[in-house]
Amino acid sequence: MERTAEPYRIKMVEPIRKISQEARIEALEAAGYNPFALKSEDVYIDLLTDSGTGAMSDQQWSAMMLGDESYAGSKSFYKVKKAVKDIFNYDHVIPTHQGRGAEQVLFPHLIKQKGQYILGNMHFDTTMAWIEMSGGIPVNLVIDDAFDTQKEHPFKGNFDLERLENFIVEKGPENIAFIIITVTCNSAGGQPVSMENVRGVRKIADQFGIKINFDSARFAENAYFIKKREVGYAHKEIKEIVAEMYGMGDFLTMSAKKDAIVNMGGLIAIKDDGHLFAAASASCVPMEGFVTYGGLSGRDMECLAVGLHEGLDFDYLENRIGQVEYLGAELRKRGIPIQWPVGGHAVFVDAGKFLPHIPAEQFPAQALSNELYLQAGVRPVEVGSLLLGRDPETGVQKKAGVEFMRLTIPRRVYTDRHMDVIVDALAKIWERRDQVKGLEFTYEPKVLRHFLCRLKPIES
Ligand code: PM9
Repeated sequence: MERTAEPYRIKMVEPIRKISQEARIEALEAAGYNPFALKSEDVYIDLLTDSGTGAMSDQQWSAMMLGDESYAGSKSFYKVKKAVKDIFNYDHVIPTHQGRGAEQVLFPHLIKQKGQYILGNMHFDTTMAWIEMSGGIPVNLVIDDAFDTQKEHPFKGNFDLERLENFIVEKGPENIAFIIITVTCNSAGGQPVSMENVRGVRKIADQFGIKINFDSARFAENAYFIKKREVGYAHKEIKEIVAEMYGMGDFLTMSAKKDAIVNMGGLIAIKDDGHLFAAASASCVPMEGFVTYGGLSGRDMECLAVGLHEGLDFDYLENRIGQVEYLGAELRKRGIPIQWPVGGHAVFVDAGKFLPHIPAEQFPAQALSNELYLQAGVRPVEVGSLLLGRDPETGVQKKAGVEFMRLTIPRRVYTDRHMDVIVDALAKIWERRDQVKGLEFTYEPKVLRHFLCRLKPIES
């Protein structure tokens, strides 16, 4: 097979360094065994997130100079609005400072009374938090295959349509606030949702008069998977696929820090509901700022308008997702259990299978993340029971479907040589995996505890 390379040249670099193992031991202890508390300069390869960590292009950096910093009516806002109309065909646009800004502005207008359900394939953690803080109850209805990391399935982000319909019938459509389709489905392993599944969700939603929101952080990566894996889409442009997908939605919330390749930004877009737009606009002003900037500078909006289009480029997506696949395939060759097939933005290591001697309540994926930092200065993130937290009613620790350690790959930042370093480090830990210890809390915040908690290894 003919080998291909990155469809760009690297024009500017940021030096990184690996501090000594003694220094890493000290840094991790000082961080309370929570990689979120590490200083980034003590990290060699940072795989905490693909959010706001991408490298912007020359086009984006130069667009920045065009930024119109007007408080109201900025021309930069109208460029974002035009890009949204062009790509998603939604009429109403509100910029926000990031994805959770969009959620906090929009969701309270969609949840009519406390205790309504918000049905998703699998809600992201901040999304879940905003649903709960807006009085709603988040429900995950992803297919069971999403939790079988070894099972081959092209669209593990799909809704279980039968469960979706049954849930609505059982609870009554009046008790469902709206549906969220997260593309790609981050919490299930960056797994895509098929067009057929979106169609199925739309059909059920129409049957009961329920609206659909797309959680759109990785909309272009999802479209790439549809092109590659779904019958009938191989010859379609990514942009056409996105248009078809979003034609079936009513509104979108977006963290633009992912597929739109900006370091800061988010969006609300509403297809044609002027009333909802008016209500969300009224909330935006006190929360995020005036409706034509929503917490962003004109410079940010210029980069966003360019990035929304750049993220759709097929060669870029093929290379970016190809790098994630490369990392996954190399780990698999060494027997390391990962979510398979790999998702769009990250390789999700099945830490429950990697460290079967550590129970969920001792957070195996967090323990493995810490070990990888100690081994090679690589910082992953836990997406398992630590992130999931406790049942708000009973206080009982919830158990994740899979204890994932996420190796999140920033866009256009690292080379395949960096991937090789990660592979070698994890392979070394794999050989001595029975020596890795579980963790317990020394400090546990109530909400979104994984960001700020402190832990210590359990000495046996
Ligand atoms: N996702 C991620 O790393 C960043 C925060 S956690 C380190 O995966 C979805 C599907 C997301 C997401 C953030 C948000 C919130 C909403 N939906 O971070 O507020 O993956 O821009 O977006 C992170 P913001």
